[in-house]
Amino acid sequence: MSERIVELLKKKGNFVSGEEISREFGITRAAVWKKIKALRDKGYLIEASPAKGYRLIKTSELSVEELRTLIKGDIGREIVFLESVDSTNSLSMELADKGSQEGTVVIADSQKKGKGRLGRTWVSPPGVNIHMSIIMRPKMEPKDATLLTIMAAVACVTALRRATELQVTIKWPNDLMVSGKKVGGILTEMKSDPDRIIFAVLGIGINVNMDMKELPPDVRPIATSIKQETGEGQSRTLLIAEILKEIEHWYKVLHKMGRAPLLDEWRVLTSTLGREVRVTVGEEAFTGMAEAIDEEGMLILRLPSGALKKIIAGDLIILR
Ligand code: BT5
Repeated sequence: MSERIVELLKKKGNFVSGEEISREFGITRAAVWKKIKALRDKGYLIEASPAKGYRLIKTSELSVEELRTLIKGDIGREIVFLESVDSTNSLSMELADKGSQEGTVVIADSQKKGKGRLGRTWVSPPGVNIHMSIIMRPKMEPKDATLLTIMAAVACVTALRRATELQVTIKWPNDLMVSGKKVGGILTEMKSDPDRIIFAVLGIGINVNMDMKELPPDVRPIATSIKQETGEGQSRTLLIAEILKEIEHWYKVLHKMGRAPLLDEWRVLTSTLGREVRVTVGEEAFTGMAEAIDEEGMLILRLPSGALKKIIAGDLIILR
């Protein structure tokens, strides 16, 4: 119903009395006030005048309606928006399994069971961050799935740099970093046959307007948000639109020109290469120089012995 109240305020473009809203939706004046308050909490700017009623001044900084007007390409042509969901990735995997088309984007204001890699939790409070997943049906072999994470990372960093001028970088394999802290993360999941990806889901979480106190104490020292770094809030709508535009661009490049341009761009945007790092892979840990990424997005580490070690995925800490 909140959305319909917004519609009414938009349509009138001026003050609408509480009485008219209560009549229109068959709710009490007190309930109208409650709904208006909830909308304000979500970021809508609504003026309230005891004499004249309510007037919409600005829509929420996360507005799917506005997002739809900004999307021109195939990625995001279909948008599923939820106030709250367990995980946008889990829902997208279900939707893809039921046949949802490539480019469908699932966005949630908050997640109850936001997922990181390896069963970890992604903290996803309401009203502040980006939680979205994109369904893709790439003609690719499963061994190349890392390219999708690479594509999402390049798209996010490009969009974030453009919107904020922050020096956002990619930390291999899936972290978006600012000033050595994590501002976002990517989780790619897929369903595949041995030789082809049936569908993949690109999950993107970005801390936009979050205050650090919303994070549990153990995550706080390693994390940051756009607002924390710039002192200013950002429109999640505009950021999402920019990210989707960048994904559209890189997905086309990947199709037309192969993986080389994408990998080259990743190399420009990463803060990992040329650094002394420690990578934990399950029970094992490797220390060495992060020398390169290969054609499949694997990290090539130069070990102290001089030998090279290829790593598909792991947790990386930059030592020097
Ligand atoms: C990731 O995992 O970085 C992948 C995060 C992907 C989240 C998106 S949100 C939309 C979509 N739907 C989902 O359910 N997931 C995706 P990983 O590299 O494993 O990092 C997880 C670790 O980051 C946690 O163990 C915490 O230490 C830390 N962390 C958790 N929440 C954070 C947050 N909001 N900001 C920064 N760090 C966080």
